[in-house]
Amino acid sequence: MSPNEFFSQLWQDYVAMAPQADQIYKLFAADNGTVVNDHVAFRTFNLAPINIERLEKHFFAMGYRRHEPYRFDDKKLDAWSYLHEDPTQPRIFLSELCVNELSAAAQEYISGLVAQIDPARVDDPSVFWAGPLWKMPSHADYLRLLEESEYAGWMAAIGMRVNHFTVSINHLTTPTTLQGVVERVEQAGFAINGAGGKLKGTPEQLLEQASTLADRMPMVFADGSTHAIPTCYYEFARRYPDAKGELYQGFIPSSADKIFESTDVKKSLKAA
Ligand code: OOG
Ligand code: NI
Repeated sequence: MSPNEFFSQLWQDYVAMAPQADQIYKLFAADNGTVVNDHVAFRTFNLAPINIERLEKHFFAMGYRRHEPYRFDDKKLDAWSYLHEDPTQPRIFLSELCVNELSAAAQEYISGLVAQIDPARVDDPSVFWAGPLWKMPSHADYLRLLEESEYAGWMAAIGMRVNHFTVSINHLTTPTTLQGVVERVEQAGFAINGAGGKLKGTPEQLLEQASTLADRMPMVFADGSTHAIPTCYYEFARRYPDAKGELYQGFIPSSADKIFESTDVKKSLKAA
């Protein structure tokens, strides 16, 4: 599958889960003509057949290579970033929850979800917009998972799909600053994730970022109950050149740690 086809399929799944992204995209597209993606991000569990090592082969097949590893101790996550040989293609950020670091009860529950996956399903790149590859959890199980790990709860109910797209501020003609972008998004009525401050990172760190709070969409749980839960969010990033004049390509762990919280249940309080 070509990167263009991959990202266009992902975008369709994404805006169905996060209608705000399409609305915000249109705001910037109206003023700029085109909107370029800085990166997209995926989440998974570190259990076969959906661990990073099994999923990343789809990126390699599209022309990506591993760039840098990251570790988030508090959230029990490992991650990799990927760069395409064609620098106009978006970067990819893929994290996985280290299930072995969770409580015995959570480990057992998540292993039960992953055991339902047909490994052959993971061999097709469409796995990245498959949603849950298991039976939906009951609402009680979802809440129990969330208490231990927001990320685990999100994965169990939302499943395999893109977590966010990211507007490249470098490619906008207006606004050109992160502050300006955040003001534009807030004026249009969308909430920005304030964890660690709305504006994350500095020019010295070579990456400035902000993100919306995830949309909420009603989901039907295994017990038959319907609840609006956080789905996906939109991000805005501005990169700076390093001392050699090369645009910074990495991610900033202290900023990323807070960007993950854009899907936290207590933060995305907007009713659906
Ligand atoms: C990824 C959060 C990190 C970034 O740009 O630092 C990130 C996630 O929420 O899955 O996207
Ligand atoms: Ni991101």
